Amino acid sequence: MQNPENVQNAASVITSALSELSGHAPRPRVGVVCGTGLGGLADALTDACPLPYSQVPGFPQSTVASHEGRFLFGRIGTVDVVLQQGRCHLYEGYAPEDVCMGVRVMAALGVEVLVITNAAGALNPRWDAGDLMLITDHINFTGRSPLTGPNHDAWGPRFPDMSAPYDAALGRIAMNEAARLGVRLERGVYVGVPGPQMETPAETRMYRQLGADAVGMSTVLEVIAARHMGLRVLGISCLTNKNLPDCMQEAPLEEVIRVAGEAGDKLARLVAAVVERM
Ligand code: 6GU
Repeated sequence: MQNPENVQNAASVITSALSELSGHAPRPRVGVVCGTGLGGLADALTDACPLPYSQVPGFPQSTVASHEGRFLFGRIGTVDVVLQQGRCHLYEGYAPEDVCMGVRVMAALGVEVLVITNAAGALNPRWDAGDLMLITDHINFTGRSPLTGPNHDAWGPRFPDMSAPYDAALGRIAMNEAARLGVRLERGVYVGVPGPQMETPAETRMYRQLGADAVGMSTVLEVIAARHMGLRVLGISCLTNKNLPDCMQEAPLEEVIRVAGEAGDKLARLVAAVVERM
């Protein structure tokens, strides 16, 4: 069971380990969760210092081969950041609180802004594989919540507000920076599903009719935990494949990873530019 004490303990271990490695305690202001294929942001970091999840007590390891398992501390421009390279998912068998431990540990380390990225299928018929989408809102279709069980008042309120989960000001900065960089950035609603199976045509039609523009297997629980703790959130999806009910195409993992890797370069430049403006 996760609670403020063991999250604080994980943060303390990280702080000690990093102080030993780099000579000073980390004080990240921005935390970035790197989704599938989006680890390229690591190249934008100066003074990068890695810390494997295996060195953090109680920290869940991702079982997905395409996900690395480490924190990476460093700076983007003048801003101290921490990257979470690799996350764990419900479909691996992890509990919602495990899925959210990274976000909670980053908050305990002092992070105030969460940048969350993912690979997702495009439900909006106007979009193409390789496009990026600013997440303006989400639908939690996982049937789960990281806030089930006793509330930890030290983290946040029992019934956290969800009327504006994605920070409008950060979204505006992202749109401006995308325009400046010549990167196409769509805006839309992300529906988070448990997976691991992809959608049937009928499910794809349903999610579209429910108002979603993209579908994926992460992010929503982490954003709930982040908002509970009062973090400001910027979310960006990398649309790795078209997911249209009347012309379904297979989206094999290799294809998802390949497109995410290609578009990941755009996304890395965009996130770096946005963080420098924070
Ligand atoms: Cl088409 N569906 C889901 N659930 N997750 C994805 C995806 C599709 N493409 C990338 N991730």
